[in-house]
Amino acid sequence: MKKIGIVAVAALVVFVIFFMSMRRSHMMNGGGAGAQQDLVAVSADGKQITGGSTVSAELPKNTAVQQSGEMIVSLSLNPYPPSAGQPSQFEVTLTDLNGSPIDDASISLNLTMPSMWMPPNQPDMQFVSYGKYSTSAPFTMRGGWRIEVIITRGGQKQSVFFDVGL
Ligand SMILES: [Cu+2]
Repeated sequence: MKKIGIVAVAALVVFVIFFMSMRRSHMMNGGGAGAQQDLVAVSADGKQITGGSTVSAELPKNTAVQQSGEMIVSLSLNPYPPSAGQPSQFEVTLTDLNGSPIDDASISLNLTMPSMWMPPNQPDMQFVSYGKYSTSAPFTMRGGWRIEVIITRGGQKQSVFFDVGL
């Protein structure tokens, strides 16, 4: 009986060490208070949208893509991962389903945190060239953020959503 007890304690110790090292490596990846979460495309209710057939190419970490109607909407953040309180550069690229740039949209962002009320943070984007739109705005605190990209084109408004945690 004593032997079983020692084995159980040893197993527990191994488990605790393993758990703590997992936690530690997670925090060293920039986690901690707001556990860093990759930039991902989500639906309006925050469910992750996985690549799908149209958007299967491998993307850099700072970029996420999704289809919205007849458009492909790509969002890139620089620097990545973003840091709280520092200006982040947002770049949206709009193309049609054939990959041709869409230059005649007007785009604004709505930066919110799903877990709490935050003061409005809704920058307008400026058209740059070849389907690219850009703006700069800060994530004002650490934690999970939802980026709503509001696209107005030909009198029609549509939104796509991305989540990121910092
Ligand atoms: Cu907040």
